[in-house]
Amino acid sequence: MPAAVRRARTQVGIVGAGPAGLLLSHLLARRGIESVVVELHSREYCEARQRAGVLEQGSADLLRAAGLGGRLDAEGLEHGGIYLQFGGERHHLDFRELTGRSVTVYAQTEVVKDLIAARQAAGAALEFEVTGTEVADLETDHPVLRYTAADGVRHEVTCDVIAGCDGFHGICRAAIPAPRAAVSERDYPYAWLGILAGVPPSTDELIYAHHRHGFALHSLRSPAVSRLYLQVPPGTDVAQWPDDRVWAELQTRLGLPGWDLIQGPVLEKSVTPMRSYVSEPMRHGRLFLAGDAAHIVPPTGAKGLNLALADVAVLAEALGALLLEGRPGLADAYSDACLARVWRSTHFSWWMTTMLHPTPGADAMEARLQLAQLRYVTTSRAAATSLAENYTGYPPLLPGPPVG
Ligand code: FAS
Ligand code: PHB
Repeated sequence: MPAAVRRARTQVGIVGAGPAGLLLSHLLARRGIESVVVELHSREYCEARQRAGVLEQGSADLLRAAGLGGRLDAEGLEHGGIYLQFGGERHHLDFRELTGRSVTVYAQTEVVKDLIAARQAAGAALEFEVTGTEVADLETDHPVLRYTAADGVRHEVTCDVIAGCDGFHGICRAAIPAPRAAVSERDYPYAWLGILAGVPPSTDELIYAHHRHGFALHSLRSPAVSRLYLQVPPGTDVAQWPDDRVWAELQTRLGLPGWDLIQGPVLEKSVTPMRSYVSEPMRHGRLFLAGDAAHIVPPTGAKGLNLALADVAVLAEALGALLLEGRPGLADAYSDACLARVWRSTHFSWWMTTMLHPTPGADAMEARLQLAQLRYVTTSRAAATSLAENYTGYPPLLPGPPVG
């Protein structure tokens, strides 16, 4: 006797409780649109997953407009620039002076905690630890989301729309028939080994360092916690990098005469592959992809999280027009509108990555070209302004103030 299937109905079925899925559910609720969010992992896992650290000004404004600015304003650290380091020199790029904009250091873990807290407080349908997620009937007006809840009950939810916010390894992108999807991708010949360290940052703003041993980044989370990264070969096993080796290499790549890295306990260590990936279009029938489900950028440009939030701001507006007013125009324009920003961010992330990371086995010419580019960016106002414009983010895609 097959187990009973519990059937329900909602307006938007959302796969994934990362930043994209959670913010979409929140923005839809503010428009009076109901949704259900299903998530593979536990709440604790999603809140603890170490990922992004930097919010563009537009992302911070979006979260504030959505009523999520409390902890962000209390704990977020506004940064007016970054340092670029190469050839034993450290140069500051002053974003405020160049563009009038800044960024906020506020970790993705905190954004996710704020979003989950807001959704739980609103009594949202947010199901963690589901299995067997499926989407179907995407080319009809009533697509179906199926999943098995943590209690073992199988659910089938008939929706008006399904949002694939399930990241790079999710199931939704694969639900788009292959001939309809065009994929552009590039894997980089290196990865990032990241550590979270219980030490005060050794710098006031982020340091991006080009070094003959490889790239290094000094980021941070708070006055007491630092976040640092090292370029390593793809597929590196963290077991090959005991803490003392990590600190020694970070010191080699970031240290300058008279400047030493504060070292201390490593709280978390992981390796992240580096890839550029764009799947187009970001819509198929009543399935809309947002965030990493549609695109991946190397983290050098601090764009991944910000792109996910930007997609969702557009999607919430589009679904409001479609589901509340019967106006399909914004939904029809969703993919092209998002892809314009996606490709700008993809190019910038590729540019920052290839400028700062020595390619293993490259000839001497590559290093000279990278150093020439770094010298140009740190001595030309026009070049520095271009980096600052891209790093601090692009004007909102929608006319008017950030949608909330
Ligand atoms: P996410 O991947 O965050 O969320 C997708 C969610 O869907 C996950 O919780 C997953 O469990 C769930 N899911 C997947 N399949 C499912 C299924 N079948 N059923 C139900 N749920 C399912 N960006 C930066 O800007 N800076 C960084 O330093 C940086 N570091 C990163 C490090 C790592 C290891 C990774 C993977 C990414 C990093 N990123 C970084 C990018 C990252 O921040 C993403 O851009 C951001 O998480 C995108 O958010 P979402 O699109 O919501 O996808
Ligand atoms: C981070 O703080 O995790 C971080 C910051 C900037 C980046 C990448 C990661 O470009």
